[in-house]
Amino acid sequence: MSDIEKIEKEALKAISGVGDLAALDEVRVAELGKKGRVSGLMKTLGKMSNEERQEMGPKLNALKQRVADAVEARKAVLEDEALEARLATEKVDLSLPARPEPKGALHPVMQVFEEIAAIFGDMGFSVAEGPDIEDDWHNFTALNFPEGHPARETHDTFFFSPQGEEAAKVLRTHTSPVQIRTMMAGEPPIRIIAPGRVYRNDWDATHTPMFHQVEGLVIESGIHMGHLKGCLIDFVKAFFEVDAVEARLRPHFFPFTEPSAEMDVKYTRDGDTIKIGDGEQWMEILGCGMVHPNVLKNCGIDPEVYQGFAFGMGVDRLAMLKYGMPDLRPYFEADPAWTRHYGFKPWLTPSVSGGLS
Ligand code: 2NM
Repeated sequence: MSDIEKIEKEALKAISGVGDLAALDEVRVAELGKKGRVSGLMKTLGKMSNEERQEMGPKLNALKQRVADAVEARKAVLEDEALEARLATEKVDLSLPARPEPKGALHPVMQVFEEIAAIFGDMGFSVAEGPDIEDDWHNFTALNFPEGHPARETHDTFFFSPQGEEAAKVLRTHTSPVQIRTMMAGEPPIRIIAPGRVYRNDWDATHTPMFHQVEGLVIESGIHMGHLKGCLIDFVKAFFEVDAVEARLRPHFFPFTEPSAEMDVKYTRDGDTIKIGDGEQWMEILGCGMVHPNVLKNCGIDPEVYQGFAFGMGVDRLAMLKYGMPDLRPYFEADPAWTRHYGFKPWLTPSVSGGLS
C-alpha cells in the first residue's frame, strides 16, 4: 500500500472514530496541520523530479481535499449531535399546566369581603383602607365618643402603652376611623366602604378578639334615611341572592350617628339552614344611621350643606349566615379540611352581573 493510501485510510478511520469536536480538531491538526502527516507528504513534492511532481501533485492535493472534506462532514455531524443533546436537556414540556393546581382556598371571610366590595362597587362605592393601629382621636374623639364612654374603657379596647404626653394608641375597635380619614382628606361627594380587621377584648363562643367589619359612608347634600334604607335593602338582596327582603329599621344608639338604627331582616330556619328574606322571625344584621353633625364638623364638613349616612356590619357573622357555617371557632384554626370544605377558589372574582358565589 502506498503512503497516500495508508494515510488516507488511517485518517478517515480516526475521523469517523472521534466522539467530540475537540478530538476531531486533534485529528485535523495531526493530519492537515503545519506539522501534520498530509502536510509532511506535500513537503516532499519540492524534492521530486518534474515528472514525479506532475504525477504526485494532483494525488496529494486530492488526498488533502478528501481528508479535509471528511473532517468537515464529521464536524457537521458532531455539531448536530451537540445541538440535539442541548435541546434534550433544555426541553420544556408545553403540555404541562401553566401553574400547579392550587392546594389552598380563599377563606369564606375573604370571599364575603370580595362579594360585599362587588355589590357596593356596583352602586358607585370605592374601597378605602386605613391602619389597624389608630390614635385615640380617630378611633373615638372624632366619632363623638364622650370622655368616659364605656367603649373607651380597657375591658373593650386594646390600648398600647402610652408614649410621652400623647393618649395611648389603640387597636381600632371599628373601621370608622377610615371614614374619618376619608372625610378629612377629601371633599364630598363621598361614597366609600371600609373593610378590615377590628379588635375588641372579647373572647367567647360568639366573639373573637379580632374580627372583620365592613363599614360604609355616603356624604352628599340632600342625603336622608330613605337613601340609607334603599341602599341597604338593595345590598341585602344582592348579598343573600334573593329577589325580595322584608326589612325594618329599629331605633338604636351610636355616638356617631343621629338618628341611629339597627336593621333587621325576616328569616326562616329550616333545620340547620337559614333562609334570609321572609319568614316569621327578625334577625339583626347591621347598624346604621345618619352621620352625626358633630362628626361632620370634626372632619371639616359643614352639616348645613352636607348630610350623610353610614353603616357597619360584622362580616364573620354574615359569612356564617350565608354559607351555613354553624361555628365561629374553625375560622381561626387553619384546618385544611375545613378550608377545603368551606373555602372558595381564589381566582373566581365575584361580581353582581357574573355571580357572587
Ligand atoms: C356602624 C353603625 C352606624 C359609622 C359611622 C361612621 C362615621 F365615620 F361616618 F361617623 N362610620 N361608621 C357607623 C354608623 C358604623 O357600625 C355598626
